[in-house]
Amino acid sequence: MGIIKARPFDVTLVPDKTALVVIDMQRDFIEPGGFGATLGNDVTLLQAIIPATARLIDGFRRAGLPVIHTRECHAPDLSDCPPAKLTRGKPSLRIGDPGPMGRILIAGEAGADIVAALYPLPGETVIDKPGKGAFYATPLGDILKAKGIAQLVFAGVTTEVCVQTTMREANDRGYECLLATDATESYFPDFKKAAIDMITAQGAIVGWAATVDEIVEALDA
Ligand code: TIU
Repeated sequence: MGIIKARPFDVTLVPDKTALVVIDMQRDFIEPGGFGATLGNDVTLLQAIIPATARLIDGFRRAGLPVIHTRECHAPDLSDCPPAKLTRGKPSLRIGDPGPMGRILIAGEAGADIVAALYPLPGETVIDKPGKGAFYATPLGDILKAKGIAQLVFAGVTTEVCVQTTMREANDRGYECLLATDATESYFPDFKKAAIDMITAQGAIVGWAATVDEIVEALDA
């Protein structure tokens, strides 16, 4: 695989040690009537990254490298949802309330599922996570260890919440982390830019950033 001209400096993906983690590309964040919308956000902004994210996923599938999908969601009895998360703010619907895509952010409901255009293939790992980070209270760390993964490419939503949290968790666990800048989005464009700046600052303190084209070119090389 080729060298990627990433920010803040070049990075090389190592064959058989690299996986893609697609964070929370769920209807609840991306379609009207879901969790993202209940928080008062304009969800249409997030829909724009679906084609680039699909190209990135296809690149990993072509290279025969693992694609891991995550979903932020909770058990139907909310036993894994901390009271602080349940009661915070003034959303129009709270986690567990019935909405147009089923109960908000509940595992097994239509809204918690991944958007059709990015749907996991049979055999791909899907991690349900109760937190913003994908390592907290999930088997992700054990799964990556079993696969011998050392480098993670990240896509998904939202950049400064679940993506950045997971990248920080991964960085602290020793993984080299690369963010696909046009396959991630925030409800707040300024926050996306700031998150990418924070991740890549101080000599890649959390990790690297590159475009989908740059990453796919390296995967295909
Ligand atoms: N997946 C994820 O980022 N969860 C959030 O709640 N993000 C918000 O930006 N609200």
